[in-house]
Amino acid sequence: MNASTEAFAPVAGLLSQLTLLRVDAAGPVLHLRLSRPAKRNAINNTLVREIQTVFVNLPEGIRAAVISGEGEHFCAGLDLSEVTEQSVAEGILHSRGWHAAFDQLQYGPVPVVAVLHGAVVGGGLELAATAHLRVAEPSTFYGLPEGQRGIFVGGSGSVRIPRLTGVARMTDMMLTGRVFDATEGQAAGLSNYLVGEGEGLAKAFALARKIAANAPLSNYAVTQALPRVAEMAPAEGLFLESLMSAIAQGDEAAKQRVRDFLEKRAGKVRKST
Ligand code: 1HE
Repeated sequence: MNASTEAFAPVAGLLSQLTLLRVDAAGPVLHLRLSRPAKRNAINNTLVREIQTVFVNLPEGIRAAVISGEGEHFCAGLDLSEVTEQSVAEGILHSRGWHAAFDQLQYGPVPVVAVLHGAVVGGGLELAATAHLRVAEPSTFYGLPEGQRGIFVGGSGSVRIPRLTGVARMTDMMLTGRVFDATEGQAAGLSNYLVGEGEGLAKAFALARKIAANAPLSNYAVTQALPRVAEMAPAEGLFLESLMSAIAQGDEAAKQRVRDFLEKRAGKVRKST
């Protein structure tokens, strides 16, 4: 994956003190990098907590985030060296810690785009599935080796991955160790965009800048209401949709954007090139 060509600079304050995440910003876009390449960005307890810390402490003015992994792989999943000595009770708390951190990412204040390359396996796939959009490079491969390791997903994979791929594909991945390549992953719904090698970050930054230009309340409605409505009975979903839509429309940012279109100051919807 190529280095970013954007003018990103390290953030100051608390987020500059994290040890396994590097956090940079360029205008309204935050870039966080899993920075444990020697261990293929395997997620240990520190890294889980640091991910949570970022989304609890987003710097002022941030409106979208990009998450990527340093080195040859996005993420090798759970740090297996921390599992062997765990009791059952510790295992439950460990999994709940991942849930808290990943919920903070999914239901935090800004949309998140993940850039995938190399291994996106186990907890790495659970993390990717928690982001709001996924951009994959051709080197990406997706696996759920939990079945082979004698464990089960614990980082929200059973909830989030089937919502992308369907239960049947995840069952296959876990029972047989089936690995999907980038093209298969795109067809299975694991990525939203499949780009050329080394193009993932640039694509994600471009998407993040577009997202950041939307009205914040509109983005918030998308990230908060859509996944909840998807879980509701249709009648309740429609009711929540009406409330959310009225709240978003009532915001001055929405009124201004609608006026801009009607008075020919805003762009039309055009076919993508
Ligand atoms: C690790 C881990 C890890 C690498 N925990 N240390 N995840 C897995 O079962 C995936 C296990 N990892 C792999 O299959 C491979 O490492 C990769 C395909 C990701 C990368 O291969 P490669 O050849 O580039 O690297 P490597 O030589 O295998 O690993 C380099 C180092 O990273 C090595 O340590 P070293 O001290 O010997 O240099 C590896 O031990 C270490 N490493 N992956 C700990 N995962 C909340 S529940 C979630 C449940 C799960 O995620 S289960 C799936 C776990």
